[in-house]
Amino acid sequence: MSQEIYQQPGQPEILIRANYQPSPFSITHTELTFKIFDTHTVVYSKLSIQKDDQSVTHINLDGENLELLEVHYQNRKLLPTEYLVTSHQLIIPTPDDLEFTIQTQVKIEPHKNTALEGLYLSQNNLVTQCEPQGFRKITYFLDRPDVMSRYTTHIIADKNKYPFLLSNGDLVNTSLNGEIQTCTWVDPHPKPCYLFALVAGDFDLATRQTQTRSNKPVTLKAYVPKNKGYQAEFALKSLESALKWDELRYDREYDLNTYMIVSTDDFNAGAMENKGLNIFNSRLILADPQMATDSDYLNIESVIAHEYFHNWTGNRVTLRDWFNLTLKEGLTVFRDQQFTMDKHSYSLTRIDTVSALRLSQFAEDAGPNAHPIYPKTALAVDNFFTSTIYEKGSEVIGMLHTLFGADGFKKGMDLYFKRHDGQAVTIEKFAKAIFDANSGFISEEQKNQFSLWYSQSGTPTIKATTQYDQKTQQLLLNLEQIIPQTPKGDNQDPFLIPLAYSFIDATGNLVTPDTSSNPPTSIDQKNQLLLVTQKNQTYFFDKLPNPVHISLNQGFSAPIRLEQNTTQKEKILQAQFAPDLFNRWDAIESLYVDFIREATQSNHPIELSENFIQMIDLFLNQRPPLDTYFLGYALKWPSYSHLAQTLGYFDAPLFLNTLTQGQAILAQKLMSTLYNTYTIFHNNNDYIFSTELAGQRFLKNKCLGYLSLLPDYSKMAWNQFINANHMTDEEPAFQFLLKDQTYRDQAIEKFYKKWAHSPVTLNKWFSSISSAPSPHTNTDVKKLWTHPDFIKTNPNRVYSLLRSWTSNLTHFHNDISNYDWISERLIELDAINPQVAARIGSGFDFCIFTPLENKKASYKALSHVLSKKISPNLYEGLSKTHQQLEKLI
Ligand code: B3K
Ligand code: ZN
Repeated sequence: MSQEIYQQPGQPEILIRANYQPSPFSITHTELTFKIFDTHTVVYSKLSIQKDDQSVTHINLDGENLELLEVHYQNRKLLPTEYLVTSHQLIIPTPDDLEFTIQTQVKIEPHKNTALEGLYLSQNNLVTQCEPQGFRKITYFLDRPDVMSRYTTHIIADKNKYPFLLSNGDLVNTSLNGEIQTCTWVDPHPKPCYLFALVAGDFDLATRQTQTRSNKPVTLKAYVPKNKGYQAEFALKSLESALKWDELRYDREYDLNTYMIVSTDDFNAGAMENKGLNIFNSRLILADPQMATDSDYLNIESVIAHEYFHNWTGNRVTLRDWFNLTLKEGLTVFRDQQFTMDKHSYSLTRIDTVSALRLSQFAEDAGPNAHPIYPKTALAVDNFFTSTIYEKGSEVIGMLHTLFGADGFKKGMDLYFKRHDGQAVTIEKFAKAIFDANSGFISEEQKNQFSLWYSQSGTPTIKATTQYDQKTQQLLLNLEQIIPQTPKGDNQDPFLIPLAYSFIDATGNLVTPDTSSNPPTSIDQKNQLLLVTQKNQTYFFDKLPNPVHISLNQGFSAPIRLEQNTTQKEKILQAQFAPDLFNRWDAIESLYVDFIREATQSNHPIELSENFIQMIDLFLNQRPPLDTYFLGYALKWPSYSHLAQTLGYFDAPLFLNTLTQGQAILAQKLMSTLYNTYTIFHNNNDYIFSTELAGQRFLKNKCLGYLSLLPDYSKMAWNQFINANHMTDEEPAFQFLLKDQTYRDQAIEKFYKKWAHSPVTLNKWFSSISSAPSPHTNTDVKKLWTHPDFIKTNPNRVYSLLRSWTSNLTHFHNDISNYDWISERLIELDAINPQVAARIGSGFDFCIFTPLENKKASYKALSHVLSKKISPNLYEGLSKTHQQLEKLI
């Protein structure tokens, strides 16, 4: 993925962005016919092709795992000697014709397709996943996003087995011949083949009627497993909200008569934005209070919205090539976060986003698989779908939003849509539209410097030091940029960092400083924003009669690490009085880090300062109550990943003990406050999903987590567990009980018996057990691998067991024999589904932060996997980790 590809003989070919060439052919129309049989499907395709480059003499169509039955060129059947078939292409000479047709007939076997790319069987339904390169497993085609074609799709199947036959666009014809049904779909919008979709199966259908701003009726339809139609209501409501929001915020209307969403249990990713026919992992569509938690509801809402927003950012304006993936993904994540913020709360969205970014994206960017959001090379296109491309990509868009303000950003988006609707474009085109709509705000040089966020990898650190001079009433702020090297060790240049800030005096009041001593171009006085461009930069703030604290990176205005020479007193001041809830939480997180640093470096038991404890106590007791999400996050300890990155070391038992002790101290000291808070917000009312109630449940469950550490309160979690009337009470209580010797076994059995019938909910059982901070976890995981309900071909189940475990850092890395065990599992999984194996394999990335003994053991385990014949997907990530470990051992 990144520039650093360590190619070995016989290993996959490197893909290079700079080698892009426009396609010499366009496919103006694509007519597909799918004949579905029990054991296989026959796909007929008729491509109407235009030759755009007359010097070309052959067309090379992509195709993999296809059994070619027939080829016609200009309606004439070709003899096998007239074309060439390789393992991944069909090559046909195209003499002098500027326009011609190619017809192919291929046989595919969806029921044998365990990689879940192309057409495959899930339960008894057939579904597709074509992004990024699955279409070539369905038929021969120019499988690249810049070839956009209009599609007509006929689907022919037994009506009893497959009553619903769906594809993109509008259903224009249905006919029945005995038991055989034929449905014809026409999609009026040209699209790249990665947005093609087909679904054939039996479902419950839930619908909702809505209309666009210009009064065009749209039918929203959800296809979900039989008898679960009611579980689609929330998804349909969310879809309608997304449709309205995009009209209101971005003036974007929906452009077809129906919008279909389909649920499947077997899916590599979360969901897929196929034009007019989105396919969802069932966990991101089905919701009822019994099985879905508040965070599941929030995820469903935001993923439904995300896929909907792709209709404009991704589908109507699409990608020139896969290197440009962040063009649609970063932008669409940014839009779905704005949507959640508008619908719910700033604190929830921003704190949650940054906390997740620090946990995984920052770790990825500091590890062997660091890559720019606009990569230059890759081995496997599947591996582009990273947290860097998505989440850091969204932060980069967020910085443009900060630089130009909401109106300027909207103007830029309008220009982008106006210029590029119907085109396949690049990141440069996007940036140009945003800059052109906001000309004059930043210089050409600054624009070029901003583009480094696209081309460089790693998270920059800002080291901020302040000096206050009472005599001159001046505060000096020095900012030093520490720019990470690439994983290969190359130096990089300083970034342009928009750093929002505010000043707080010793009594907590906001102070507006005089910034006239600063160079006018480097500071935006209105928005209190510094545009940091140099490696070292000094700012002066005048007319400050008293010392002030500067709260930097307000609202997390740039995706950086901040190291500030701040005292504990200042952090407490910021936690109490910063105008932005994100910065208040940020100060609290940094205090937790300080306590852990102090304890782990000195090897002393952890101590929490009285001032800190008092502050949390006051927060919880404040009336009217503070924002409940903020309070919940104030009780959340930093992730082990964030700690390892910030402290620069990781010791599994030491970190686990230190955090456990710290949590126990807080539980002891705040016992009655935690108990009261829990009691205020805990009830047995019927579940309603709302921002306010979800915030209250978030907070009360955090309180329960602390109380369950105290012997006197251990029964509370059990009571909440057995009396729960919705999953937001049940799942966290179950997780707390997994640490409790008295209740653990009963809880495991009870949860299993209750939910064994529901795949989505049973995944919670697997993931709770493998992510538990319990001495039983490592043994449990290995036992669960052979559990009758553990299905190796089902990505959700595999992620629930193994991804949750590799993310359980204090347990996975606590026993070096785990590396050997999981390496065998990777080899096994890779043969079934390379994408799943690659994701699980990324758990090894964290080994670079672990002690030497772990590094050596993981290096050995990786050598073993790499000595086998494995997929490019798995090879790419593991080989880079292996190389990095080799340097460190
Ligand atoms: N575009 C899809 C991701 C597909 C993943 C392919 N391996 C979902 C999304 O980001 O909206
Ligand atoms: Zn997306």
